[in-house]
Amino acid sequence: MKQKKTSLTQYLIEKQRTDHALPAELRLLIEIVSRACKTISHAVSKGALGGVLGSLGSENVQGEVQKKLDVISNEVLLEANEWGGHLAAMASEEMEAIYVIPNRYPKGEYLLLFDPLDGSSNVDVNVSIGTIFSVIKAPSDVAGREHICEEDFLQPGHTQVAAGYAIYGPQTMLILTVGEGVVGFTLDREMGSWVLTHDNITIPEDTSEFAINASNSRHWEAPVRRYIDECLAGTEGIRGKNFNMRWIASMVADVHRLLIRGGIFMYPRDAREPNKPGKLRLMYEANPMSFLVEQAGGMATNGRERIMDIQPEGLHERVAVVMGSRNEVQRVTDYHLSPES
Ligand code: AHM
Ligand code: MG
Repeated sequence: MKQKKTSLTQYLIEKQRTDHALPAELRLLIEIVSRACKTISHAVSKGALGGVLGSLGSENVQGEVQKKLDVISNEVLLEANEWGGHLAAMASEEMEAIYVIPNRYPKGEYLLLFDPLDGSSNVDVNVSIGTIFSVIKAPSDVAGREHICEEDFLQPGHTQVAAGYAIYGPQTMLILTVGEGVVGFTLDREMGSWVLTHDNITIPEDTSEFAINASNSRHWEAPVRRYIDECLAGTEGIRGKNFNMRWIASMVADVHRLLIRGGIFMYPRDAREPNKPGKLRLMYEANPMSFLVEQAGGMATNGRERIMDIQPEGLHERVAVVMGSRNEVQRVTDYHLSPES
């Protein structure tokens, strides 16, 4: 007999019904985000045929050149989510200020954060990119207030109630956690539906694969240099085994690899811009990915502390990232905390 496929909708409704792990409002919100990701996937896959490649000539709040698809993806997510009635406001890597749900629509208790198109420097060269999202609850006093504000978003990552990403690669996939493990869905393009293909994703504790942009090595701090030097020494060094290196330069793709087969991903603090503690953004990239990695049995720190315990001070704050297979992340963190060990 042909095995029955589970759709994202079925998975979410079952979670809502049987485990009571998922409020109905959150389920609908996740469905809307996943629908927006289908639209983005479609735009991405058209490439040059859709006239969507290349840059716009503008810069975002981070001072980075915006690609056409960055802006398209941002608009798709805003438009899809503003009318559903589940959100109070949204925040995006591509927008300086938060987006408060207009008064013409009903408002809800959730806040949505997203990096609409992560790894967009890879768009024009047809390498995997993705959308990262995170859901938190607005503070409980927000209903009695007239305005929601940026401070309402500044919650540590452990308050997230859902997080995930869509990856636009050889297959389009949606990886999701609602705080009870990690699951993956593959987009069935003919049917237009997300089908559960990866139940209970878990990251092996050990790995011999690391991901880091080695062109920055001269700027690294000593603990990172020590860790990578030991990996590179292979069987002749103290690790006694050979390591493999991968760097896609799309966080979604690099993290996806470690969720599927293990590994360690690092974008550490470095000396290029001493005022910035790293390249990646805490709220749009590091927190949602840390939630997924921890839910899959891995670990995520900034080299010193758990990423999801960091109290954010600004919406667009940056952070150093070390995440993936537990034993390797622990080792890198130990090297930072007790350099002599
Ligand atoms: P983006 O959100 O502007 O695309 O930037 C984040 C990306 C990550 O996906 C990736 O890990 C990193 O930047 C790559 O940086 P680099 O070009 O320094 O290797
Ligand atoms: Mg990004």
